[in-house]
Amino acid sequence: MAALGSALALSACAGPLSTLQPEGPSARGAAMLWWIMLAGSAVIFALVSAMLVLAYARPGPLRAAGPKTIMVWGGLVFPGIVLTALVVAAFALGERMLATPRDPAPMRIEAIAERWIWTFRYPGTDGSETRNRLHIPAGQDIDFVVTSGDVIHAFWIPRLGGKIDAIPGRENIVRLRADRPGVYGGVCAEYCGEGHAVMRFTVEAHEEADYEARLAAAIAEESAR
Ligand SMILES: [Cu+2]
Repeated sequence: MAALGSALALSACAGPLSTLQPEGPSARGAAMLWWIMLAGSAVIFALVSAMLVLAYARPGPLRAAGPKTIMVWGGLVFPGIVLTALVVAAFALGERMLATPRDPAPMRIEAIAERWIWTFRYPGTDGSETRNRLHIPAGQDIDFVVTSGDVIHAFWIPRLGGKIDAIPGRENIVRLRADRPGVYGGVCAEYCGEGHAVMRFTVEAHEEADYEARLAAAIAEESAR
């Protein structure tokens, strides 16, 4: 019964937009932090509940500790340690998503958001584009140069990581990687008007060896439209 319950609960965690089914290092870091926070908050909730029960059932030990000790340890020291650890973890994970310069530089793909369409422009293709379908090679870091042609949008591929704002007149860069070939979902993650909900795109991660041929076919198909 319990197994059935958790299977039902977790089945909602799978799918093309699931942050709990990571397929790249950036998303894996965020998912890990989420699981740590879930486990940590469950432990803290259990501790607080136990103290509440104790306060009613056997108030002696708590009274003996005194309100000052409880406030200093329970209200300052303990939350201080927990919040510091979370801030450090969040900074370390956030740092991984940044496109820090390195040699050789990862492939750069431009992602341009406009109400309500995504355009992707690829290096070494004379500015060729695909719309609402992004093609990447699996197994390597890609730097996405994200901008907008009108209002503020946000670029997000939940199973790979991210997200980052698409701001007119500005280029924001996020580094993502798909571990394996596959099809993933992407969305606009910043409300941008009536078409926001349908401003989605599909990410196709190809085998590295097939990538150039697949991309060329996709570009040819796009221009034939
Ligand atoms: Cu939007």
